[in-house]
Amino acid sequence: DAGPVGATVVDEVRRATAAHGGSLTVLTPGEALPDAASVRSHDLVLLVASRAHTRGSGAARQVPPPALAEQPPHPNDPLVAAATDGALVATGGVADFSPDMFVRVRAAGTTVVVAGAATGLLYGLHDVVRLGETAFGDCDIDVTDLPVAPVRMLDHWDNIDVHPVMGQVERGYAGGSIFYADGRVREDLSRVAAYARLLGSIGVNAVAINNVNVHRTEARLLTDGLDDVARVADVFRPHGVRTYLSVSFASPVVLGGLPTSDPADPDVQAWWAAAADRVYATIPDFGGFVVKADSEGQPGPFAYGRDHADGANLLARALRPHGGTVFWRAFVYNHEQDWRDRRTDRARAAYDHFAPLDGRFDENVVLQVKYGPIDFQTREPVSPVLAAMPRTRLAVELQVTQEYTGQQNHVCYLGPLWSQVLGFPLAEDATRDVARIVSGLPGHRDTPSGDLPAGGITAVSNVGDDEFWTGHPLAQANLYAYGRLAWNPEADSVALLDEWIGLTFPGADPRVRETLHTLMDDSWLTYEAYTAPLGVGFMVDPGRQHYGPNVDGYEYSKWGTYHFADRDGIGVDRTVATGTRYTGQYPSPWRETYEDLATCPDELLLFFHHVPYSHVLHSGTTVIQHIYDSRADAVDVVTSWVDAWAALDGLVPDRLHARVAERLTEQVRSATEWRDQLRSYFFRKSGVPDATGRPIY
Ligand code: BDP
Repeated sequence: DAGPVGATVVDEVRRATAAHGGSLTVLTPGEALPDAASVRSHDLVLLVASRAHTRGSGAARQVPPPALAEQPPHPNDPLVAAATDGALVATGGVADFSPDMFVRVRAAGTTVVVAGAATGLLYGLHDVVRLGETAFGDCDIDVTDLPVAPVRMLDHWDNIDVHPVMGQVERGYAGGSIFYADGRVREDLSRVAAYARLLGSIGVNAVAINNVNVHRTEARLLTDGLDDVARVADVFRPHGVRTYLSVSFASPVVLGGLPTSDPADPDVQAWWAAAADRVYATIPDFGGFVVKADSEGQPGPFAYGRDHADGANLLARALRPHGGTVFWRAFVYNHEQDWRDRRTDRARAAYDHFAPLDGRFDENVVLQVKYGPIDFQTREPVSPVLAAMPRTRLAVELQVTQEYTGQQNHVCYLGPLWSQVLGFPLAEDATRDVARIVSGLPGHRDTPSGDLPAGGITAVSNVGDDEFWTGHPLAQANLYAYGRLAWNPEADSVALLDEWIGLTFPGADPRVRETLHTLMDDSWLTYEAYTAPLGVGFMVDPGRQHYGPNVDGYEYSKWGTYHFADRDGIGVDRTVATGTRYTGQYPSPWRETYEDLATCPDELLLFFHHVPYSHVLHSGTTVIQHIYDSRADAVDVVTSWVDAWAALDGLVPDRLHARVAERLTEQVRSATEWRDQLRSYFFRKSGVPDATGRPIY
């Protein structure tokens, strides 16, 4: 009995077999494999092997999949599947498996997929589907695949209620929620089922189903709504996805009627323990909680004079007996700071709050850290918190929903940004990159084994109930790339895009692939080139929910996101020497690299330094001319995409073609607005004309 995931594997294989005119036989331990001669092309045999079976004289030995036969038997009871020329057969007895790992071997006309657990077999199955015919080709392939991070999560900022301005999904650009309608969890969860399958196919294995800003209605999911949450969990489970809830730190007050939510109060502790007991009585494999505390109006431990380790451990101790985990967000800053006080720097906040707490978090707490120190901007340095907490489980948080990257009106393929973040060699001596830090590494922690348990990779989802799931059909590539990069952060992001194109437009005219690469490969850099320059960030319009330009939109408000542009220069001095001392939060060599104008990379210049407009970049051009040029050039690039896409009319489905065309028109309009506002703004501030003579309005 491989449980619901195993049943899903069987269903998937049965469907695939039938589609090719074959049949599926499922063998239980002890049953002999069919005679090889009787197996027709496209017949499949799936075997759930037991240890006795893999060791004994049974079926596995009758048709030994060549590369595996010599391996010593595995001490557990592996789930095993294999294929001969279209026929799945089976064996067992391979080296140590982690649950999500699979091995795929092709030799002597046989394709074999072996896994130690149902999830591994599921991922192996999807791997074969992704490869298509190649998996059954004649080349010798021998692949061992396993994810780098054991938790690969998507957070949904979905609300049950519909907000008059934000809509139902906070920062959602693809319609309403797939989970909720009419004030409750949907009766019909077929859309969620399709999503679950999709997530299983890209390796995502955890989903938090409600907004981190927990409003009263959604808070109740934890109590009154549990049966509904259980229905959602039932839909995710067969695809290897565990369900999590965002919870309010004030739940004991809001839901329990207690006078306090103080972590030190025994009644509060008992309330959380009882809440967790109820959750696990209803959903035995529940993942745990996601918590945004003391941030942007959410309640937290500060109200009681406690710190965030006290707060996180309170919830962790309630979950611990059940094996649950708290994903505690490090996105904590004062969103009501006085903008005139230049000594405060929002970029410093997460490190200042959390680095001193290293070593104080329980083992089932994961600190969830946004990839940059500010807020999901198009370009930020990697958060120094990720290097500062060697005795804490860490997860990095990415934003698949395109809040600051064009809101799914703009083509902006984020794979290259995430590759850069995950591959960034942040740790002291540049020995460990972000992916390794969040995956846990031997010797990284003061545990008896010396191992740091892994945290994981998380991201805010970009799907909604839109016909194309993501509003902009091409934004699907971001969801796909996220899952695949969370599985393997070293994967090449353009190769992943190519994979997505192939799977999304199977058999399409080669011009489709070519054009999509033209539009998408560098679209993140193109987006950056017409929006806020050189890492300075924001400049988005508060009145339009962060969409479109408004250079001073946040300049004189409380949110801590400033560019400090005046007639002489622009940028935030975050140096130790003269600025906010933020660079001092980095380990070497990064603190020196960012501190020094001579070594600070151009793309982050204005994040770290305040410079005159005449400052010459490493690229050889001045800051002001760079602002003028890149904005103008980038709009030319985006404009050229309109014709390129138009040429695909008839080569992709009509509705999809029309939707992308419509979004491209808006992208050109919006990019032009960015270009013109920024060029005008900086001309008026600086008085320096564009050296190329292009008009400025
Ligand atoms: C900001 C979003 C806000 C989120 C917040 C968060 O504008 O809607 O609640 O991030 O991550 O970027 O909590």
